[in-house]
Amino acid sequence: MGNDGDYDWEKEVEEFEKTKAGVKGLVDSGVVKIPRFFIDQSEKSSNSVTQLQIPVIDFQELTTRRMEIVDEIRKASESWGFFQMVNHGVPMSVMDAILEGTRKFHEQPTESKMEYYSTDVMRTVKFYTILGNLQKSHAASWRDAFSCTFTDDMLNPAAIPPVCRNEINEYMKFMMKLRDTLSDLLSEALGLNRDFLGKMQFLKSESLSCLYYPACPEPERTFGTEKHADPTSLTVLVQDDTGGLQIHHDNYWVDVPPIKGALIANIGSFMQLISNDKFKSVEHRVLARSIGTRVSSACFFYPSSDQILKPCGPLKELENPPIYREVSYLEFVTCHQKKMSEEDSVTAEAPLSDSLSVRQLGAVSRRWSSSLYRPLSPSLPIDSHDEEVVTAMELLRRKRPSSPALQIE
Ligand SMILES: O=C(O)CCC(=O)C(=O)O
Repeated sequence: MGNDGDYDWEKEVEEFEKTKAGVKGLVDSGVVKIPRFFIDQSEKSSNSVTQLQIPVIDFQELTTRRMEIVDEIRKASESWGFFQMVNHGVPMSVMDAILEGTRKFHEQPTESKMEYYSTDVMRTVKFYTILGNLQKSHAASWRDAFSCTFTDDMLNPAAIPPVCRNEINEYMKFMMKLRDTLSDLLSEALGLNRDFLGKMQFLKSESLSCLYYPACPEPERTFGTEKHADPTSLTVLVQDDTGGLQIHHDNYWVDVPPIKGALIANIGSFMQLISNDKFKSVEHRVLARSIGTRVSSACFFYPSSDQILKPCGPLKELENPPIYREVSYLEFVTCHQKKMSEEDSVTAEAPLSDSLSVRQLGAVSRRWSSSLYRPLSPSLPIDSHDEEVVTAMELLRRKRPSSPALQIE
């Protein structure tokens, strides 16, 4: 397995992993050709446009301008699934500090990062380039990540390395505050009571990914982050001034330009499901570049540990007939998993039951929260003979026109 002429894919991945130095380690060693497992074979679409602009929403005077802001959020979430926020209450110093903390973590000597290096999706605090088993059909992304998972808003601070501990803890305090504001505003934008999403605890856990994209010697052959949509309720991102993030909108790849002081909000696919397609979760990607290092930090919000086992479909409070079937968040996330190991796999053939142990639950949820950078078009292992690649959202639709083998109702 794995030999293509004199090329051994597995060996190359294994050798890379053994260095525990990530993409930055490759660059520091002076590579001029990227390893093949980073090469994206798909046609790089050239239909990028810069004229289109994703909405920028000003949160200034939220109390007096609330209706106007709710309306802007509703429109942006319905048509773009992305918007930038300014005057959102997170101080510039805290945003600068998290980017600096991200940089400090990744730029410390490899020996200091190594103890956190892990492809094990189970670890709550980890440094990685590839998580779990990389699929041959998918290219690795040209970036390193350091991630911390806060289940129900909590993570033991001592688990975070001192080099970026204060920066992460301080940033997360503001992320949770902003989450409360956004949760209220999104509830109102859906026409629900202000406290609806908050009471449901749909955004109560977080995973913070501190991302480092070194310059790439062959940027046209790979991506900083492969295209994907987030299986979250909501993602909030801070990016430096390098650029490279693009979203798929109306068949174009549209740049998300850096705006000093702005944070980016991104509707996740779980929000699309509970909102019955009212709000859209869109694909996005990051281009690799030949010069400059991009740094960003993405905070992924998803339901509380209590909530993730409860079946949940499009909210009954929203009037339209439900497009999606009921699914627990855990099952939903499982639909987004490309591949899971036998021991804690939960598939649509073996739906969740009360007998799922807490250990399994923790394992699967941690596995997900660490696996956000896999492309979102995995085929759920419903029928291993079916080669069709469908998105998780398609699988969960109540009425699917064809492919009876893939129906799960
Ligand atoms: O902007 C970035 O650096 C990547 C973030 C990302 O892919 C995400 O928010 O899911």
